[in-house]
Amino acid sequence: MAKMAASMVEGGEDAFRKIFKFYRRRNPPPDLSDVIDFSRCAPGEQIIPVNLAAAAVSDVEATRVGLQPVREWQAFGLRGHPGFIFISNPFLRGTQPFWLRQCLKIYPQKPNICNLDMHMSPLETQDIWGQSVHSLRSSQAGKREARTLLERLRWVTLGYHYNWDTKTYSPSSHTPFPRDLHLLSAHVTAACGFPGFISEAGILNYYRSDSSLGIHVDESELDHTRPLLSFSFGQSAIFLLGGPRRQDPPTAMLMHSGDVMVMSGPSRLLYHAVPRILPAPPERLALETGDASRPPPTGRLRGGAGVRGGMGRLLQVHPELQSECDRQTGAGAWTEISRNSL
Ligand SMILES: O=C(O)CCC(=O)C(=O)O
Ligand SMILES: [Mn+2]
Repeated sequence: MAKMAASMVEGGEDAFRKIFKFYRRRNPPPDLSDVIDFSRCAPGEQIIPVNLAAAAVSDVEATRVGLQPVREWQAFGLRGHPGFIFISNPFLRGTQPFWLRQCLKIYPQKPNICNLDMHMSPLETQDIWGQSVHSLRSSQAGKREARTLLERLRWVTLGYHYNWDTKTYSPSSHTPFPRDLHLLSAHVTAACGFPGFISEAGILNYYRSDSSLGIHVDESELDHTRPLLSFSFGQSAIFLLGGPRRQDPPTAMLMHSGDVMVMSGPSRLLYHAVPRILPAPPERLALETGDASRPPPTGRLRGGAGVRGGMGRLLQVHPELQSECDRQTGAGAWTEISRNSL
């Protein structure tokens, strides 16, 4: 536990809540010196290197979904949290815009379900991107009173659609899981020692610069032996990883665009939260330019083999896309949508 966090909590209280509030605070802004930045750190007492199964994914397979060869990935674990793996941006330069586009433009489309469907007809929510892009292009987006549909998008569910009221998944609410995202997930999990992963459910979280995600455990999935994945694109965020009890003080870490987290084994059911969104450091902007800026050749993607009974929940995170999106999609500047999580 970080020094400051340790000094803030006393035995028996809800240590997670206290630290969550500390990092969410606006005035004065919190001291971030205890927040782990895996993109700048070296293994030490708290951070341990993780060996990946490099042979489980060929370079060609990795490239097809926009990933570097697995042997190039920087993967870390946290002492005391076996099964938690943090992969510091394994994406090839210039491939993140493809995934951002999928999250903003494609995955919100039917048959997937989003928060706007709760009070709008399927016709009205069918093309969220198309209906928003014109307004977003016109400058001063933040000053407009009426927000576009894209700015009001909070979540999209994929595959087995999560029911937020009953906190369950049901076979009666299922649509095909996006093949490209499944393939990306299957390669990441294979490299982490989980061959044959079938992505059955996904939740995309769309964050604004003032958003947070409350303290929770993802326990609705049927098979907790299957890992849970998180992909982040866009702005950065502080992620808190706690223990199995609310009294366990969490570890704070930065998630930057392109970072991937795997929660598996003893870390699959730990408390976690996102108390704060932060501007991306310039070198971690999702929409980085580069000669690899073309999207991966999705037409050549192949579906995963072998069916699993377990329900994996795939979480993907995307932040604020700005110029990257402009470049990829022709949309105008938009500064409020901050981070997406799938
Ligand atoms: O946005 C994230 O990285 C975390 C998302 C998450 O924990 C969830 O949706 O359950
Ligand atoms: Mn979660």
